[in-house]
Amino acid sequence: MKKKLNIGLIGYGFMGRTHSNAYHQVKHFFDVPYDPVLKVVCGLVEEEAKAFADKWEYKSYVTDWHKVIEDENIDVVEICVPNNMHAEIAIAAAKAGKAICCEKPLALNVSQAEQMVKAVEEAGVPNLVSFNYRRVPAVTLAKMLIDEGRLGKIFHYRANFLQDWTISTEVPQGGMGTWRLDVKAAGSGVTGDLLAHCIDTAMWHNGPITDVSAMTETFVKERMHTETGKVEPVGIDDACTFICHYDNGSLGNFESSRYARGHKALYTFEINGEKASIAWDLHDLHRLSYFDHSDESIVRGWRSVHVTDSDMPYMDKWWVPGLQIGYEHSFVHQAAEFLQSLADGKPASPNFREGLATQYVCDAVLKSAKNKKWETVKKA
Ligand code: SOE
Repeated sequence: MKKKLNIGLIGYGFMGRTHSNAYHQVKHFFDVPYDPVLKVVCGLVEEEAKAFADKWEYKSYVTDWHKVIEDENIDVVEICVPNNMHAEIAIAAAKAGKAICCEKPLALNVSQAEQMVKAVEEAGVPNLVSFNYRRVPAVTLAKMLIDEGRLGKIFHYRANFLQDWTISTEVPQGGMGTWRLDVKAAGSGVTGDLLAHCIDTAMWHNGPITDVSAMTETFVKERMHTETGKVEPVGIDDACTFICHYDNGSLGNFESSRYARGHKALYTFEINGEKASIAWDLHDLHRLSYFDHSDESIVRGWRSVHVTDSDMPYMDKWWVPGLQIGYEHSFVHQAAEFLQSLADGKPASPNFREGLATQYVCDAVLKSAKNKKWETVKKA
């Protein structure tokens, strides 16, 4: 019998579901060292917390997150609430000796992120930031190919994350689902919500970002606030574009917008190296495009690799070659990696310090856009 690991989930929105699903699935598909038990879910509205607990088979529910932290039976705290609540909960969880998995971006701002890193490092508790796209098999495969040196020297790493769900001026700010539009809850707009994913993956693939030059725009300047019922100024960035240098000498350009009509979640990246290039698209997440200049010229071209064979990252745990997996599996892989790291006593990745590195890039991007000049990125 495997040792039971009690999970306390704080927040029952979209992310609460992805994390709950991951802990349900992981032990069936991966040979994980623990048996995760969905012990308690915490949410503000009692009936909703209860309904979530019933649906996802949590043993209990509470409406005050302190109860999750104070419960000595809880081993792991999953933080799936708006960004402005991450720091307080994570710091309390660290002091209580819990392992922590926190949704991205790590915090509302750099100062909170620094305090969170200090808290987990002083307490010596395992910590993970949920940058789930690293765990899409094709994205992990890209990391393997780069680390094997197949691309040679890298010249360019570009990424986009495009959506279109906030174009209507009727979309409110604040509250469940639309807290991402409220600067007090989110900290920033597309920079922290979407580009943070691209930045985390880019630095994982291609190393640290040195400096940035950015522009941001807020297209809809005022929106109804669901909590106050009043029309209030919008403080988030609706769109952001930045260019950067990486420490390895390569160049980057990044774009994110929630005003790209026709795109729901078009996260793409392309990496160009001396010997080969790689491209990936979230809408076709099980494929990796690969161009190898050493191919014989008469058959040289972009290959579309269907990442489903059993020698591809994570794929031996799923179905048979040719049968693909999807978005939710990235969270299952993340849970598998996290549980293994707990058993091995090794740091999980990306940990809070890596989350802070991404927060420093986001912070430099927002400063650069405001000051209209290049900003150097602080090292975590
Ligand atoms: C925003 O719409 C969002 O849900 C992000 O918050 C997620 O991190 C991203 O993966 C998909 O889009």
